[in-house]
Amino acid sequence: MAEWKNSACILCECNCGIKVQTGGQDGREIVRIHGDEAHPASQGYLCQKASGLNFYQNGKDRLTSPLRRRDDGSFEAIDWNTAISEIAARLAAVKQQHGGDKIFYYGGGGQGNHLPGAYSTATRKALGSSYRSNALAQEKTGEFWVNGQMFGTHVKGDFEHCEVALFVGKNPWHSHGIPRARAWLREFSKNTDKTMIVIDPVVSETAKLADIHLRVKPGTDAWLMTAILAVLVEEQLYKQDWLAAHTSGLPRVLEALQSVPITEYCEACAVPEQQVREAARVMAGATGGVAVFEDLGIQMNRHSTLVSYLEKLVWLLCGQFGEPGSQYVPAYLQNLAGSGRSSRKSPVVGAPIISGLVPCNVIAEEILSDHEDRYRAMIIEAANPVHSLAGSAQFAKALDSLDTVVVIDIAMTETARHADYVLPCANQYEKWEATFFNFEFPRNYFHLRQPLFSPPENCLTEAEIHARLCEALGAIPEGICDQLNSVLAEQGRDAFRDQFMNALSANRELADVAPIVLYRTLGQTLPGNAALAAVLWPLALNFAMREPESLQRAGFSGNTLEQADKLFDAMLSSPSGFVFAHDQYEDSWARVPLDKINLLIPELLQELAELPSQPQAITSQEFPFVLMAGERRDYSANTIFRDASWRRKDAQGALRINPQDASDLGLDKQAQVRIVTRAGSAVTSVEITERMQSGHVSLPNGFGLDNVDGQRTGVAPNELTSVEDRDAYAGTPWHKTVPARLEAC
Ligand SMILES: Nc1nc2c(c(=O)[nH]1)N[C@H]1C(S)=C(S)[C@@H](COP(=O)(O)OP(=O)(O)OC[C@H]3O[C@@H](n4cnc5c(=O)[nH]c(N)nc54)[C@H](O)[C@@H]3O)O[C@H]1N2
Ligand SMILES: Nc1nc2c(c(=O)[nH]1)N[C@H]1C(S)=C(S)[C@@H](COP(=O)(O)OP(=O)(O)OC[C@H]3O[C@@H](n4cnc5c(=O)[nH]c(N)nc54)[C@H](O)[C@@H]3O)O[C@H]1N2
Ligand code: SF4
Ligand SMILES: [Mo]
Repeated sequence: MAEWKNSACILCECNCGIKVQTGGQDGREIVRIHGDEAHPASQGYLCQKASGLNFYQNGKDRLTSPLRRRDDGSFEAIDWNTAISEIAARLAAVKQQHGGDKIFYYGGGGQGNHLPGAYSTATRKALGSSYRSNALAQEKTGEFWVNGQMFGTHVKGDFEHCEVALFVGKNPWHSHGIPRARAWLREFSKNTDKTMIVIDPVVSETAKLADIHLRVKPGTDAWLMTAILAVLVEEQLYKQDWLAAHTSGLPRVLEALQSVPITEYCEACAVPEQQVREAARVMAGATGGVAVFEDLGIQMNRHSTLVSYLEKLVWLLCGQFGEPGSQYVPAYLQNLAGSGRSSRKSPVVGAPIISGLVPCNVIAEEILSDHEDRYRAMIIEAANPVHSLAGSAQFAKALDSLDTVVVIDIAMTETARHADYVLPCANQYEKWEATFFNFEFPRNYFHLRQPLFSPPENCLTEAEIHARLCEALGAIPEGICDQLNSVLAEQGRDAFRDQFMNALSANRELADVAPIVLYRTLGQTLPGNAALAAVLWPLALNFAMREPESLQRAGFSGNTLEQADKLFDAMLSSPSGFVFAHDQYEDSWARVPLDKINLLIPELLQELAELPSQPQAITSQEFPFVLMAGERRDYSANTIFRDASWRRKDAQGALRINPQDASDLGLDKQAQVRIVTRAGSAVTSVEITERMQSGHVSLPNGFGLDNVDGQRTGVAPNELTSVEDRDAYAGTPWHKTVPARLEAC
């Protein structure tokens, strides 16, 4: 029997632990997959998507050599030395002519791979590149900003222990986002002491399990959330003493909510007032915690930043923070959400840069302007923005207009086709990898995965690519690696740490390229060729300095340096992952850097005050439907699988439509229909289903990839979306409410 090896699923942020057997052709296939019982969060759980992981390992369109674009647009294979030296020279020239800040960096990691992002910081700093973005800036930045204003940190809901669960624009049955989502949903919905509330226009699988489903009209959550808040105020359900003790800004918030015409707002969002009042009462009356999760249904939608704020006000007025089953602040190794602050603006359109990320919807616009500060070059790593960002055609055109585009990926993607250089990577089962998507509480875990296979001959890890780029750019201080290596070899890790710290304080430039220096020194000594784990070493030290007690409770004792060493060693030797933090509920309070939770965000209260009692219509005579462009389904997984045959059902990614609408249009279940939006059109199959309300249609996320063999399956959603359709504050897209019309064909 072949040996079972540990790894993780890389298809969503849960990264469930897996055990696999490898074999098949040349031993390079994943032939069997089980859930890993020893994984601290998933505990053996897997959803149906994981069984397809060999479609990633042996996927279509794999890159096998560095590629350079010819003048006629075709690509030629080149060797690594040529690729690295030409790329370094071209980017250095852009830096010299226009400034390094004109070199934009996009990506850095996906659902399963966050180590590349750590190494790319060195290349960015070596080039002086200061503008960057990734998928978070088309979903989460509005929420990050709200969290930054209210808490000064990031918060999460404690679903494991709550009495009431509220999902707002979130379908965990498909999208997960909480560990063991389906098992959890089933258990929770059966428990008569617990209440699940779902806010969704669709009768999603999650909504079906809900006790209270608020079937909101698409795009009107701002009215619904305001109505819930106004009920809490009108019925005096809010927790006055708790709010007085823990928050600031309450009077202005109460004042704003007192004048809300509840009945009209309920009509505006098409949810019966009685149901809105019931939901408010259930949340206010809970004694065992209310946990809340907002996601793309509102984050990629109208008034998204405002709705994120209102959602947080709902649970704050109910006093739901820092107690079991309420909201908490997780212990983090690396804070993916950043500060939530917006201290800079993007250079051309002046959009707020939140947590360091330029809003995705303005990138193409900034490139295509004639402004002298426009970006001139781009490095894109582990992301497929031509497919995943609003306005695919415009993004592609923007890439084509740049001086130099470098794509670092495992596959020839829609984005790579627009690159000047494409660099082939080892995939996530061919190198050490990890994510920082671990947000559990009170016990949080980390999982560094070992490789299952060696990389194909000509594919390098991102760390190696960035090391070579930094070296070619002359960014690594002369002799430093040799010096550190000899200390490490002769005197060990403690002396190495001292020497490294001294070198850092003596030489500012070393800090910029520290990940590469660690990779080239400490990394080379790690067991199992785990060089990529080198960037975890400073994170372990940082965590030991910030959270010694949490670390101690998780079993890591000693002084700071001892704790850090033990933590780093545990990272390297825990193939199923391990618990690195054991918190207490009051730790959440200690992690809020503000004196009190701040309820008052004046800009958003202003937006609230300006909400009319009837929302502006999304539809028109020309576009009578609202399209949800990018729903999560059984067989969608962003663009991680490039081979459409992994799908066991809904192979084409049908357009979902309500039976009445289908009948009005004369569509039956075999029909093909053309969907037309302001940005483009596409022909699709249909699925006629009561889950959709009349006037609302949906297409799945991640379909419509163009394979190298010329195949395309389903609709590419962002050929139908427009960059202008975005949130007034955070710039996040309105993918969930795209005006559309359907034409029989
Ligand atoms: N199967 C699968 N799982 C995934 C992914 C995947 O591609 N496939 N991707 C992963 C990623 S990157 C992410 S970010 C998460 C996203 O996870 P989710 O946000 O849960 O996914 P979506 O299906 O995009 O949207 C969630 C819900 O929003 C609802 N919605 C649509 N319009 C509105 C509205 O106007 N108001 C409200 N309140 N709700 C609305 C939809 O009906 C849907 O049920 O999923 C992750 N998990
Ligand atoms: N209309 C619409 N658009 C959407 C959404 C929607 O709901 N509607 N959802 C959005 C959301 S929430 C997200 S998160 C984005 C996701 O969109 P992206 O951030 O673009 O990410 P993915 O589609 O996951 O693509 C990941 C890329 O990484 C590559 N890759 C895989 N493994 C490795 C590796 O080990 N190394 C390297 N270097 N590359 C690797 C893959 O080949 C692929 O090209 O899509 C968004 N786009
Ligand atoms: S929930 Fe499903 S897709 Fe997400 S990591 Fe687990 S097995 Fe993979
Ligand atoms: Mo996402």
